[in-house]
Amino acid sequence: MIIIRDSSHRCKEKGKTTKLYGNTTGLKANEEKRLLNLYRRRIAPDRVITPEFARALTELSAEIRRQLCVLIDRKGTVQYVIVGTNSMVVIPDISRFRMGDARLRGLRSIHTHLKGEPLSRDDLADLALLKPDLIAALSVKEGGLPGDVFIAHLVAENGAGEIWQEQEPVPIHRLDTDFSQLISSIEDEFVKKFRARRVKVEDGAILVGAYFGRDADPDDSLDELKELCATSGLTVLDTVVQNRNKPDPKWVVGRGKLFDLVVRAQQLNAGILVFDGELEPDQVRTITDFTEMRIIDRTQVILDIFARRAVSRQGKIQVELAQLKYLLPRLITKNTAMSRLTGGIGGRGPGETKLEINRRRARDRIHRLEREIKQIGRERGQQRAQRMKKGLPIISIIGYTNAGKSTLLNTLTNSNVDARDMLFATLDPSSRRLRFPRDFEVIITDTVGFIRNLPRDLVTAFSATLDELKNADVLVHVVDASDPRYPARIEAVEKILHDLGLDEIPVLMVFNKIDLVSGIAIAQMRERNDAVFVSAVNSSTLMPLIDRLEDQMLLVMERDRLSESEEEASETLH
Ligand SMILES: Nc1nc2c(ncn2[C@@H]2O[C@H](COP(=O)(O)OP(=O)(O)OP(=O)(O)O)[C@@H](O)[C@H]2O)c(=O)[nH]1
Ligand SMILES: [Mg+2]
Repeated sequence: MIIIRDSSHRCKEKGKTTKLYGNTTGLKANEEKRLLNLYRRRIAPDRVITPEFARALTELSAEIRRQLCVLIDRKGTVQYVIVGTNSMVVIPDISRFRMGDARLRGLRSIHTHLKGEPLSRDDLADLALLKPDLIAALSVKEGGLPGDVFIAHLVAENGAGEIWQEQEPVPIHRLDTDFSQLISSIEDEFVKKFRARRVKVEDGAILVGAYFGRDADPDDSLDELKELCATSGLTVLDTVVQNRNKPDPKWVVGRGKLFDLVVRAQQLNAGILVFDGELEPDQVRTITDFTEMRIIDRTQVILDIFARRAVSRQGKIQVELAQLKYLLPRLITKNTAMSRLTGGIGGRGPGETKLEINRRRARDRIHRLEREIKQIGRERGQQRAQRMKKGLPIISIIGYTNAGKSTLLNTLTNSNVDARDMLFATLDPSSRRLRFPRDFEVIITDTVGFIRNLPRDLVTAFSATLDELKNADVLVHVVDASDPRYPARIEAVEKILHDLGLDEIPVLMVFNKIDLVSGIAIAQMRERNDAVFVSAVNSSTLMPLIDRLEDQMLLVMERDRLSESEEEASETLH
């Protein structure tokens, strides 16, 4: 069997609408009628299937030379009759049968195999992906009689670490499995395992790193994604890395790998796959439809963290704008992905009309937010102009998130900006005055931290905040020296500075957190980098930094004075 959404054939019978699903073309009227009659059958709740029902299936299947599949609910009612080809059956969308976290689908799948073959890999894939109560393949013997039954069902986890169990095939008349007992014992096991984990399936995530060609440092990248996920409240249950020559445009990691991921997710009870990097809207849809899991990417995790952190009006507006811009193209597709992105796991997507409305609303809101941000930009521009009028030079502290920027601002200016051991503690810029020993003042500002591959929508949305940096006379680039990943992080920050058009501004490198680094390591770093070494939590280490900054600021002020007097001179000449 294989799962693809499929069109179906409708038939009316005695006022009750029943449908034949699947490959119904070319069926004779009397065959259709007999197939539809299958809907009338009932099976006792403790039987998987009765020999009589099995025989009805195999006879019909032999006659039409196609596989036949019935999906039966726990009451023993036939819910779906599906006609296949001679080698496979396509299961329609059965999502109206919902399952809880520790529950099976409540439907069992019985289908015929014309050549008496055992359960195929696709059959087992259906088992993992659709979570039916069980799956049975019924061999069709010569003359349409039923032969052996092959049964498999999910288990919480067997000794071999597999999530399903196959039973020994038996002839249909010897099949004595007590169905209701089997299901309740499986579900009990699931509940037990589920309780033991105590991670809600909505929060349990598997991280997926797919790296292509010579992509640098997958470990670093995945470690960072782990931190990001922890910050946004997800529980990381496992990480899976795949190296490929080039991305699979449709499935990202390939269909086979995705299937393995679903199996792993079921073993660990994870409801979310987090992809390192940014997924295309189409990819999100395909993967969501295939896995029935919540699919998120790195960008979304970062946006989520920003959304949690935003407190000021400006911060909130900027984050909302970034989120909407990210979601808008993903609203276009008609599928379940949207509700999974925005709501809880398993919620079905809104219908197309509703999506249209949502899209229009999202666009309207984006325009409104953009107007507000422009206004904020203007206000801040005025504030900036006032500061400039006072002639105070500006030092801006920048750097990778969690490097210690806010701590440095606090210690330098004796203030109390929020500084915490978490990613993106600071979203809103703060400015303070700083008086130097040689008795002059500057403005020093702290702002949002950078991260590798800062999402484009965030950069655009935060333009009002990031624009402030353009006015800086000096950028103080704070580096967390205690993080072994520091060289890559310096590069990432420099790339963002370049992208923001800030590479003309002089930069003073500050290696921070040296209290956490050995003397030898510091000596090596000194050799390789032109930087000042400090520990922002300890004011007594800051003197060399203050000296360097003071010298640099005096140069800036001298330059300003010169250009002012040049202007004055040229004005007098005119
Ligand atoms: N041991 C040690 N910890 C430090 C030092 N400087 C900062 N920290 C800690 O590092 C963590 C992050 O500091 P912040 O000042 O919030 O970092 P930030 O760069 O402003 O981070 P974001 O605003 O999140 O981008 C906090 O827990 C600080 O206490 C230092 O010199 N030594
Ligand atoms: Mg900060």
